[in-house]
Amino acid sequence: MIKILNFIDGQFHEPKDNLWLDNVLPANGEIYSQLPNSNKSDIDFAYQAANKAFPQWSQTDTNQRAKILSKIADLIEQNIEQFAAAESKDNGKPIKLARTVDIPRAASNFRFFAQAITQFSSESHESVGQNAINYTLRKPLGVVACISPWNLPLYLFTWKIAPALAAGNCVIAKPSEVTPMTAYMLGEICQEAGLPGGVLNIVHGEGQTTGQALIEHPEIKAISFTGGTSTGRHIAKLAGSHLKKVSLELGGKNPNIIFADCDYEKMLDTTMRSSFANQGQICLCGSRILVEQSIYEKFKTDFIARTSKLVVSNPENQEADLGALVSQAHMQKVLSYIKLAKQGQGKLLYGGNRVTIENHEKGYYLEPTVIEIDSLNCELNQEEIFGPVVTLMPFSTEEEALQIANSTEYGLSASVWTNDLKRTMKFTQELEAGIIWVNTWMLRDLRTPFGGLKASGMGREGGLEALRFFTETKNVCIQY
Ligand code: TXE
Repeated sequence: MIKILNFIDGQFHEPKDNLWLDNVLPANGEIYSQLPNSNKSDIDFAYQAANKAFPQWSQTDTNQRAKILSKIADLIEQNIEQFAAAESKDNGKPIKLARTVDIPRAASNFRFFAQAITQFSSESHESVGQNAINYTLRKPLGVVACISPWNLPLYLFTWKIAPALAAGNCVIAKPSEVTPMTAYMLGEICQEAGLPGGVLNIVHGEGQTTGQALIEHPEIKAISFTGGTSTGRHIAKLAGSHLKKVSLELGGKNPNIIFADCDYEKMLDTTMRSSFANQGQICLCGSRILVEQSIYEKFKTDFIARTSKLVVSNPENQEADLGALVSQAHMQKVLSYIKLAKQGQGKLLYGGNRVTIENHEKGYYLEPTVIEIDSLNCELNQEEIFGPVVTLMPFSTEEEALQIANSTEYGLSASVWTNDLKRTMKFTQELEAGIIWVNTWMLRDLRTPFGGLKASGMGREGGLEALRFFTETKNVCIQY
């Protein structure tokens, strides 16, 4: 059995108190590896290593930092097949998705921030008439924490680590205990790329134990977190009392708003992805589909016909459109929402059942599921299901579409499908979402600010926003 280890001070270590967790294969429910359930002693050890490395790393020429980060990107790309296979196995996602989305993006995260740091300039302000000049220094914070979830394991892990390191911080990072494997593999890549020991420390374990010890550590200067909204609230409270900087990327319940004047075929293709990619376990998935009344029946028929053709299979199958959900607990959560529909909260139009895959009978497979709803105040419209489940609702006017779209506590992303410019401008102004896509979905440019409004988060990641988060400003005023 594979034993995953912590990566601290440039070396692999067993957990100090010898506490371990099982890691389960979503494809068939078997335990296939073990990982440390690290506690305060391991976090202290990682902190000491990070703190020791900080003076030198923060003073390292940015070109040199960029070179090492680019090398990490190269090595991830060179090992793409091993990483994709490991990610697919650990998470349950189809191998083709890991190969084309997750792992390439992990490499891009390092490459992007390696370049971005060399372009990161500080401001200066001449105070005319006062014979003074101000300039603003941007200094790395020190030792920072990055905590990431299981849905896009290496993709989101590196999305936080890369800007933190590029800006000159030392990092203690905790991947999700449900999907630790590719984060473990990243340690070896860092060694090979020549990242000095202690600059990045990867500590494994449960949220309640390892995560909690990390966010409680008094010397950690900032916490960058992606995960569930209730965990985010808990972290924000704690960070508030210690006055730590915090960036939170939380859940979503994103509307996908479809008008009759859209490019129908493109919309339908994209809506298949935005509904079910990664088994619907992406915070950006358009889980609430709102369709203009005049094309509602046609859309319903076409969408269900396409949904019925999706292949649910074991993640290694190159033909799989949907693999396994990440864990039994998560599958039960998703099934509990489907049950609400079966009990009458909505009308189950398609799916709603577990799928049995030959030789993988204990895996966590679900049919892609389509539910029609007619109320805004029900759980199916309000709560993040985070699985291969979408709701459908018709609307008649722009005002009604906006009202439905903005009716939840979340505000992460929204998609609008229309060719009407005036309507586009109205929706981009009035939708309560941090990220709005018009006639597309999940088209990402890493320079753009990424994050949500309302209960979907606090702060922005991406581009210069991330480099600003991971630095502290110091203004200098010189009178001459
Ligand atoms: O997330 P958690 P869970 C949503 C989705 C999902 C729900 C719960 O709706 O069903 O959240 O998922 C760490 N101190 N999203 O329970 O617990 C944890 O170990 C410090 C949306 O898996 O928030 C993991 O590394 N850390 C989301 C990370 O937080 C703690 C992606 C996320 O886990 C901690 C995932 C603590 N006290 C789930 N408790 C998105 N925005 O994309 C947990 N953690």
